This record gives sequence, structure tokens and C-alpha cells, in this order.
Amino acid sequence: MKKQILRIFREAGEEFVSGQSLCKHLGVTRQAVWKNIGQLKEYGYEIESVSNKGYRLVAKPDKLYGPELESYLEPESFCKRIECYDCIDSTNLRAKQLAETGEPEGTLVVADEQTAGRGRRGRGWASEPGVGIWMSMVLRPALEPVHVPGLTLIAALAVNRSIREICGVDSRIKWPNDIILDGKKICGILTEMSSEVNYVHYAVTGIGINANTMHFPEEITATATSIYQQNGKRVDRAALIGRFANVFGAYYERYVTDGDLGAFVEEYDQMLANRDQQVKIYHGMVEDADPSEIETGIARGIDKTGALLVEMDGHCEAVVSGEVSVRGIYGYV
Ligand code: BTX
Repeated sequence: MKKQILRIFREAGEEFVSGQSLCKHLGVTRQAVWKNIGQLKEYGYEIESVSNKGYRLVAKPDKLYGPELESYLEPESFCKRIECYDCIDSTNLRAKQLAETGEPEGTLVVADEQTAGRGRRGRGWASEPGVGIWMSMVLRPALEPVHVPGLTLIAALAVNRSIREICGVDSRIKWPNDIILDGKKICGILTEMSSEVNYVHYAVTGIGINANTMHFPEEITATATSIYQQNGKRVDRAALIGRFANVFGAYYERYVTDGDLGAFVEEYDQMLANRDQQVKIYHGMVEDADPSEIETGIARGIDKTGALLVEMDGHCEAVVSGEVSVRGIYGYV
């Protein structure tokens, strides 16, 4: 019931909502409404009550609260349930556990802090408490395993669009799995799967967004930033998570139906950070790359399989994610 109450308050904006209309909408007694409002207040929601007028939401705590996150889900949203933790090792690990034990797709795991956030190939992901968005979606796509990496590109599109809409910033996608703002990384995406040769048991797409982060570990200060650091406005994390869940669901369903990224190529190319710019392709780890493993070319966009099309010596090569890392000529992008 709290999620409905929060949705009604949000839709009412500055207006008061009468106790009577809350009872009518929710189909419960005044006492039940009063009790739930009391619990929301205890959680930190500032709710003003004025006799003969009713209630209105004045301020909300900067905490992630499951019912509030769910209050953003559209009725027909692919995302049906949000599991919210104060602190967890990794939301990807939790989502995988859920998937192993039969959780249907469309469940989103969100945490305020991760103690063992994971990046690709065993790298770590800095997940400071209270400032970021660390979340993972349980998926059961009817796709061949070879198409699962495309989920990362779909997630990148959805998260980039949500960030642009909610935060009003000019974020871009750095193929295949980062979102960048002013040349630095604000978001990373990690898709993992459990599969047989031709059959996907489940996939988990994890997204880490540096929303309001102010401090990063020394070793990533040159490449990492947060939305807040760039535009000076605190991000409403709940609104961003809710928007992402709704947008991602629609993109995901389209991708699974089509079986390729054809419908997304245009939007993706428009949002590609280093489109028509020179890039370096690393065929090994970036950190200890042998010069013979590095190629340079001009990034032109993606094809419908999700490969990055890079122009090299007059011909276009399709670079497949998973095998390579891409960097700008002079820096990260
Ligand atoms: P990646 O392998 O592309 O990037 C990891 C690298 O990014 C690290 O080695 C480090 O250099 C840098 N890095 C670490 N933390 C941050 C940060 N907060 N901001 C910017 N750069 C950073 C990217 O892997 C995929 C990351 C997915 C993270 C999400 S969070 C929710 C979910 N749960 C989980 O454990 N992982 C995913």
C-alpha cells in the first residue's frame, strides 16, 4: 500500500490529498491509511497533514526504499518486482542466486551499497554507500547464447536515455558497456549468463551508475565521474531507477522478439560517444597491452549484431564485444 500512497502523493505534487480520497483509491479504512503514513514518516518521509485538507509529501529521504522504487513502475512494465538492500556483496550475485532458484524474469535487485561490486573479467566496481545506483535485472531471454551480449547494448541505450531524461545531461554511450559524461565514466554495465551451448538458462544485466558520488578511489579518479560532479544537481536515484526499469523492459521485449538490434542501430549510433573519431582497439587487457595487439581506426557505429564497425585502411571491420576494449587516441573516450 505504501507504494500506492507514494505514487498518489507524487502525482498530486504540491496539492493536498484528502484522507477520504486516499481511502477510496486504496480501498482501505482511514486507520489503515493513517498507519501506513505513520510508517512512511518513521522511514524519513516528511508528510504534512492539515485538517480539512489532508496530506501532502513535503520531502523524502535520500535513501533507496523498495516501495518508493516500485511506485515508479508502470502497470504494464516488464519489471514486476524490486528487491532493495541497504548493503549487499553484489547485486549481480544476488540476481543470479534468485535466477537459480526460479525467480521469474523482470525482478530488479537494487542496493544502496555493494561490498564486492564486480566489473568485467574479474575487475572490481567501486560502489560507495548512499550515492550510487547499483542494480541488476533477472532475465530469461528466449535467445541463442550468442545474442546475450546484445543485452548490454540494450541496457546501455535504456540507461543512457533514462539519465538524459531524468538528469538533463548530455551523456553518451561508450561501446559496449559504459556511459560517459564529459569524457569520463558515469556508468558501467556487466551482463552475465548461465547457458548450455544452444540454450540460455538465465542472464543478469547489472548496471552501476555514479549518481551523486563525490569521491572515487585514487586509481580511477582520472576516468571516473558522477552525474552530480558534472552538473551540480543531486540525482533523484529512485526516479532514475524507476525510469530505467520501465524503458529497459520495453527495449528488452523488442530485442527478444526481433532477435537482433536492427531497430536500435540508429538511436545507438546517435548516442555513440566516439562516433567518427579515431579509436584504439585493444585485443588484450588494456593495462598491459602489447603494441602488436593494438589497432587504430575510426568508429562508425554498430551493426545489427551489436558489433562496432571500425574503419581501418579503407575497409570496415566488425569488432565483436567481449574480445576487445576500445579507447580514444588521447584518453579514455
Ligand atoms: P569494466 O570491467 O568495464 O570496468 C571496471 C573498471 O572500471 C575497473 O577496473 C576500474 O578501473 C573502473 N571502475 C571501478 N569502479 C568504478 C566506478 N564506480 N566508476 C567508474 N569506473 C569504475 C564495468 O566493468 C561493469 C560494472 C558493472 C557494475 C554493476 S553495479 C551493479 C552490478 N553488480 C555488480 O557487482 N556489478 C554490476
